[in-house]
Amino acid sequence: MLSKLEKELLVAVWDKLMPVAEDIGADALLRMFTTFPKTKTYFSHLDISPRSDHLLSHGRKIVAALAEGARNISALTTTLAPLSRFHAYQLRIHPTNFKLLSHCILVSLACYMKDDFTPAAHAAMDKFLSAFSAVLSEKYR
Ligand code: ZNH
Repeated sequence: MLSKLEKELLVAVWDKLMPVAEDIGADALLRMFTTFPKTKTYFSHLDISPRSDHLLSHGRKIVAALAEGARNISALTTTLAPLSRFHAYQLRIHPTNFKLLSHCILVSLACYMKDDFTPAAHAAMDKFLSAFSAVLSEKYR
């Protein structure tokens, strides 16, 4: 469970990162593709080379979705319902992949935020990404 303080921290962190959303998102995606190459199979229709337009725009979409989720943290299931259906029914993303991307997002945040990525921020972000991933994968079967 996230405390009130953690929720406020998450909203503040994601809002602060929105101006660099495409950099953070693209870095996380590139890490996922490099470290867990099987994840690339879902993106065979896109150019996912470093700094490509697709990588940057998809990275931005992911960060924007996370920032919106942080603002609606107490209603994640309803807020993310369309995105959850999309990932389960259209994209058919296997749930294990959400853990892989979440891990890479944490690493990207650590690199970018440096000293601001405190143990407390890390813990709050990890809980948030787990909750977000649980909602995105709950419709998969
Ligand atoms: Zn995802 C899409 C978010 C995970 C794969 N995504 C997407 C979008 C968004 C997202 C916002 C857009 C939608 C529309 O368009 O409407 N994701 C997200 C998030 C997460 C995710 C937030 C976590 C955290 N994904 C994921 C994973 C994977 C994926 C893990 C695999 C691996 N997605 C995907 C795809 C797509 C998406 C493939 C589609 C792309 C294109 O463009 O085509």
